Amino acid sequence: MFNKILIANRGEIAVRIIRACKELGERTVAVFSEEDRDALHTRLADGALCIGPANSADSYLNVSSIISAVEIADAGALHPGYGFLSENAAFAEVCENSGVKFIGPTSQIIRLMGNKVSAKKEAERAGVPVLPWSEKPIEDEKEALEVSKKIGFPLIIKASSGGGGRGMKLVHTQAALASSFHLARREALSIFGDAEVFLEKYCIKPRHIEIQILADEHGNVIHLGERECSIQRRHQKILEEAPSLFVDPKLREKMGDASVKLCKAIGYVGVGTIEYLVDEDKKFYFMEMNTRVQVEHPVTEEVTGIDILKEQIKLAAGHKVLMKQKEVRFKGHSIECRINAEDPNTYVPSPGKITELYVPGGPGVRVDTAIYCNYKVPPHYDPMIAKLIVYAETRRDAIKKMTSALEEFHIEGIKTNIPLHLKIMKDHDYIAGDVTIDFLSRWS
Ligand code: MV4
Repeated sequence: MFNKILIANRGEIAVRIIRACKELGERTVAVFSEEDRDALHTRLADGALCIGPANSADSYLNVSSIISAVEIADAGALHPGYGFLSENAAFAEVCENSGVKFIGPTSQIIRLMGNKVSAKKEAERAGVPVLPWSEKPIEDEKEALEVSKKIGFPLIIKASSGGGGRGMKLVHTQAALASSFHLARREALSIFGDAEVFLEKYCIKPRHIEIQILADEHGNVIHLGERECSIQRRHQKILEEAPSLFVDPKLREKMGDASVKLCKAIGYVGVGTIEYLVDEDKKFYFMEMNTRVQVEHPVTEEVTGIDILKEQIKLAAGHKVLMKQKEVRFKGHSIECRINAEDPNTYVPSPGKITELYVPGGPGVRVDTAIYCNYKVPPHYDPMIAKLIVYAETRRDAIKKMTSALEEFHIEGIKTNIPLHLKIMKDHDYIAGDVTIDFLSRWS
């Protein structure tokens, strides 16, 4: 399809992409930092090019190094994975102008959905439910006060250029509004280089549930159901599952239809995820759209039998979506635990050399990772070193399988959060499916 695909990423997702390319008969070229010379992605690709020193800013985020690598390798396409440059509209635009296919939507769509105000406007225009909000960026205190009278308290101030939870301010009273508004603008400017903020009604004790989408350039869009992602800490997801215990077939259809409608309305092409907040009354509200493949895509693969990475590459090559909505079948239950190199009590990263490694296996056990025995986990990148994914007929069985797989997983030399996952698997609220976004904060 593309002759050769350059993988502009590292770690487990680079390995996952290389495997999908091999199955599709595509040649691969990895890029690596000086720190990643012995990394698994560097070894598994058909070729590999060094793009700079260990720190991401000079390698995996270095646009000119990566474009040079594309030219040297003569790659027809580039897969950005997640993180790094995957949702950088300027980078996607450079790819478009360099004649290399960026595996993802157009730079214009990345920009549209990357801005939270324009994304919400598109959602509203498509008839997708949104929480009451200011309907435009808020420029001054007076405007903030007027809007607050309409939407009420508590409300939340969000950065237009934000996302992933950074630069948000929860406001409980009118007295606190002005100072929170100025603080939010200052923070937005320093984090994102853009002071623009908007106001939104605060949703109390919600669940974070997202819908996976596949869309082709011929106007066909299907959804692959939901993922339950409420268990997170400081906006970092820790554990995800599919399906969500909270989502019944009717809600699944409503959320799926809304997501498909939004993708059709904006002319979205590729794989994507629509994130929702779902309240106790099972009302759902558009939160953001992710225009990349996500860390937690495997749980959807397990319950649908669809290889999302392979489909993503085929969609980028102009292929049609592989099936009709009514042909999508959901079967069984899948859970993913993100295994991080970190202290399980303090969450402080724990890089270093893996001196002993035993990886669990057996039916229904999948480990997406780039670690191996004697590998040195570098301190420069994300602490996630593996994803342990299980599949079973029922959620009860999936929890049992995850428990025994976590007990089998043996990593020496560094600390991991495996003990935290074992604690979650035994938690009565978790077992009952009683999980909202504050689940882990009950423990600290
Ligand atoms: C909210 C919210 C409650 N009400 N918006 C956090 C990530 C960012 N995408 C938006 N976030 C939230 N927006 C309203 N109107 C609560 C959160 C939120 C959250 C959402 C999903 C998963 C975890 C979260 C943790 C804290 C806050």
